[in-house]
Amino acid sequence: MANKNLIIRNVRVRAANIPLKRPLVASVAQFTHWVALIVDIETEGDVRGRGYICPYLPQTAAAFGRVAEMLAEGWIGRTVAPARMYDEGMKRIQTIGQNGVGLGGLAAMDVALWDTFARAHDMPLAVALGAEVAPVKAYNSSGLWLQDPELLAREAVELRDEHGFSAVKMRFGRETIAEDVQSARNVMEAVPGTIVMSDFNQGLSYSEAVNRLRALDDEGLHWFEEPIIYSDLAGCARLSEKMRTPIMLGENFHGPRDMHEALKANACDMVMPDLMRIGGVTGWMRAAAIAQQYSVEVSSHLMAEISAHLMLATPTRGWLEWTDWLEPILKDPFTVKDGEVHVPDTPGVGVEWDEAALDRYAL
Ligand code: SMN
Ligand code: MG
Repeated sequence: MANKNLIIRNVRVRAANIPLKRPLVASVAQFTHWVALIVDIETEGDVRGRGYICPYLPQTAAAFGRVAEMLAEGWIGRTVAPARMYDEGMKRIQTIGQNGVGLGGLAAMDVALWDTFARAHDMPLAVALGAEVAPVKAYNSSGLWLQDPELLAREAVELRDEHGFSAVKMRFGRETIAEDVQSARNVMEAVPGTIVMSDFNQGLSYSEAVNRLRALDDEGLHWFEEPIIYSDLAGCARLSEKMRTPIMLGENFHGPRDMHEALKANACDMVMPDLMRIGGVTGWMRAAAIAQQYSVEVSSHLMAEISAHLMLATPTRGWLEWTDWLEPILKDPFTVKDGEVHVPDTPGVGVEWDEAALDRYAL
């Protein structure tokens, strides 16, 4: 049965470099702007699919875009079949590696394909994935970087009160352990009763991590994220054994297989895949099925608008990571109320671009 709304006529790929309200200062990198790679699919019918991923570095966004274009060139005139096209795309990127730029470019196409698919069937993405539209519990991750510990208390209150959040995330990796401990206390005291996640951004060696995590283990933090390089699965497993606070990994899993390897190795207690690196919607759903078999909670990493739909379809759903970084290019930013993100009850993901903003921030 031919549905013109599913036949791909044209694909447009572009990038935007969006200024951040609060600059990011992590132990591994600093950002004043946030990059989005935007994919628009035009069909032979009325449907226009939208997708985005966040490829981090403005200098390499074009490389991700080129992979997306290469895949799109082969799919003009084809009927949208996202899961099937993911498998084809994986074969296409085999020679450059089924990870990194290759998988990120495929993820960008995959998200736009799923958006087109859901719109063509007049369903929100979550519904097209077999779930229902509902509010998604989220933590505010838009701040609490490696600032002076004194400034953190005020920012923690701001972040909590922005949309009535019940959870926020702070970053660790200051010069001394004492400064990190003081930072944790400043935040916890400023927002009592609020859940506080923590992230080390892979900044520590194994032995540094043992000392620092021990010093922080009694502070009541909800998780310790990426204390050491994520690919040292044995080291992460030893930390998870030693600490009471759960170890979180996931934003650096490149495809579902990486998640499976980490879970097999007991490297973490919780996972939080990144929509781009896990392989878009298709990669996410396959990863979520693996996490379920290990009874491990799945939270998300960035790209909140799309991830919110995926969380609704994730059997062991944890926390959605919320940031407002994409809002400047969105026509209708999602509603966030009482710490929950409200997925719009409209076809697809529910994002349309503010074209003037995309022009202004074009990369
Ligand atoms: C993070 C680090 C750098 C850029 C964006 C996000 C962080 C997170 O690891 O988990 O939010
Ligand atoms: Mg992180």
